[in-house]
Amino acid sequence: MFRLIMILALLLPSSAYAELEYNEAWIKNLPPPVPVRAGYMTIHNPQAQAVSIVEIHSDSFASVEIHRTLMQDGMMRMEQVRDLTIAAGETVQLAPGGLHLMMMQPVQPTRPGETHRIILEYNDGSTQELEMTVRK
Ligand SMILES: [Cu+2]
Repeated sequence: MFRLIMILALLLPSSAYAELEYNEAWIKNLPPPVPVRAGYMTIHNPQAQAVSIVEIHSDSFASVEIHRTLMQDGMMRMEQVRDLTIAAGETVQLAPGGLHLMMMQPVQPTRPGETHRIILEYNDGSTQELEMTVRK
């Protein structure tokens, strides 16, 4: 049995999981009565294959979704993006007026300067943690 485990360990690639590079990950602060926060960041995929973000969790929020902002009949509208795919070598910007994280129902009022951890789940089942800073 031990020998079999050793062989399996050797067969696994040293880096079995997708990892994306996150920069400038921040949350726009809003006063407590507002039930959502928007999160922004730059995401780069250094991998040789596309990676999709399929789920996001945070202990600080009831739920976290990816949204895109659309103009429809002269009205700004938001739509959920079920999975965000970042092509090999591509950089995607989540910024005001475009793609963003919609972070629902903060567990506690947010304050500028504090950080909140989110956990991103990828299409290969792997996860990655990210710290986001609250800004004014
Ligand atoms: Cu939104």
